[in-house]
Amino acid sequence: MKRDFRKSTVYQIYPKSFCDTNGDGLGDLRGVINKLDYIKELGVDYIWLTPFFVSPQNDNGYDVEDYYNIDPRYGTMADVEELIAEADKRGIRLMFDMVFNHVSTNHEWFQKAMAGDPYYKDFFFFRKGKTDGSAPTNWESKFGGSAWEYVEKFDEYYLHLFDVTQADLNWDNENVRKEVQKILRFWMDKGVKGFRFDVINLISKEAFEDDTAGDGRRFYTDGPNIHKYLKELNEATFGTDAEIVTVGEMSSTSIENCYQYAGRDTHELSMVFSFHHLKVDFMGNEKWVLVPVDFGKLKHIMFEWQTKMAEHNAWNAVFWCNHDQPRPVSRFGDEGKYWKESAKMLGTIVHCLRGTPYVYQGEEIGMTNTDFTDISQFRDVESLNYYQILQDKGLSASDALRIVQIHSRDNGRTPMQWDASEYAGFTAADGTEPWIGVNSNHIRVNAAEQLSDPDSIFHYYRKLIALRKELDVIAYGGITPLAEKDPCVFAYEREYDGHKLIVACNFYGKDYEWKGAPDVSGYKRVIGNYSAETTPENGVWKMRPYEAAVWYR
Ligand code: TEU
Ligand code: CA
Repeated sequence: MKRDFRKSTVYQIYPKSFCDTNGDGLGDLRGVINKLDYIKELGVDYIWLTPFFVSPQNDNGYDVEDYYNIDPRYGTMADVEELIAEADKRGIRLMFDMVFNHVSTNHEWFQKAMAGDPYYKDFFFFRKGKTDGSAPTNWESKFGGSAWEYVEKFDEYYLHLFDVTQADLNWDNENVRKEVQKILRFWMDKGVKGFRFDVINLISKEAFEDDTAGDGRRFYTDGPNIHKYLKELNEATFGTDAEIVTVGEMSSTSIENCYQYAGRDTHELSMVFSFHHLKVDFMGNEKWVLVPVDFGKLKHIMFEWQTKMAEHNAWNAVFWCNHDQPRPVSRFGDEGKYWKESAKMLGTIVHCLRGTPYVYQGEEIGMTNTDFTDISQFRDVESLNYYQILQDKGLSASDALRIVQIHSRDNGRTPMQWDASEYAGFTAADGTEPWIGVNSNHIRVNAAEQLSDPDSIFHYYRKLIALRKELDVIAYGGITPLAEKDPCVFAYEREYDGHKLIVACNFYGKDYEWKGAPDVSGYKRVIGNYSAETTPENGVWKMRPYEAAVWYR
């Protein structure tokens, strides 16, 4: 059966933190197999699995050493095959995470390059330094420090936009592109029906110049040959199979480029992740600061992407979080009194938008940010680097820690909270301690509890996912923003084939009178996060804290 990705929902799994079946403290592929019925109950169509290929795990698998084999910590090829087959039995397809901007420096290609083999040296960006011996450009690594690493025996530097153990691949070399195609075909032959491409808009680099106005990103983001390379990849691999769905992770991209990346007829990708709406608590591009969420900006960015992508027949992936982001209920909602209401409200906003929604493991049960109080509890290379960088800039250790607590990617990486037992059921209680600490709130926030409570966040997400399948207006409709200037309300209207949907949310934890609310007489409320229904009267809707309602006609 051909899937319609506009009606589909994707569930993202970070296997290391999902479920550990052999008690070594690390989640594994058998853990994913064991939880397929849980995922099936949520009603999703795809599972996006973050990388589990052979890797030194300096960036938790985004540093791939061998794309054809499974890291033994996660399992075996037989486990992967079983997972694909077992998911298929449940009508769920697998989407694999392909990291092709860079490889681990342990990868054979890089090892051969370092041995001096010119064929493989040209797989990477080795460049001479400036005349004074300093790095070829002033570009900064996304994880802090210079993006160039000096190699004494060549008296050259190699480029690494991420960790020093993640060397950037030279896509201008046709042999690199051929190798990438080979890898994709290998996994397509195994029955993989989806791909997520890591930072794929960074693969085309031409101008190696100092950036006097930024960290270098403008020289390698959405680069000159990017569309050419994506069209070529599409034609040579997944484009031959109409059932395959693809999503590109687009770092600091522009909307104009995304019309191309994810256009209906552009033959590049099915859809894109963009991140501008998740920088509304940054200072410009600077993440390592404490700035409150700018709600006006959030709405503006989300509506802009919604309406303009629609105008250009292009498709968004819609989401609040992933393994690189803090937990949405902590970031945009309320971990305390209105935990449940705010988690449901956030789900409502994303799941009724035009695009394909992504649910990140634990989001469906309202998992929160970590409760870590000491830097030794953090694991992420980026967090550890910036904890140091912030102090080098003069911040006190406690101020640096506070910033890391708020923004760390580890907020999204603590173990999935399955039940109230020790280690939250992630690892058997007699197993080794999990690789990263379990949030102590698992006693209250866990899947077991929510499965048996019909009013839980889990069941609300399940209904949202089902609603997209039921109502064509959600999957196919156009979108019109409402209340654009309102300081508290996030609302929009969808329309398709004579049907209308009105989505209205109070983004804050206080009662609010929305003046200018639409007339919903003749509509039916199809979902909402308060059991007692109220509606706008004479253009005013009295909204309760974090109230969300969706009306359909
Ligand atoms: O992330 C790309 C990326 O640039 C960000 O999400 C990054 O984590 C953030 O900007 C830092 O502040 C992808 C993967 O999702 C991430 O886990 C990997 O670490 C990264 O690529 C490198 O492969
Ligand atoms: Ca394990």
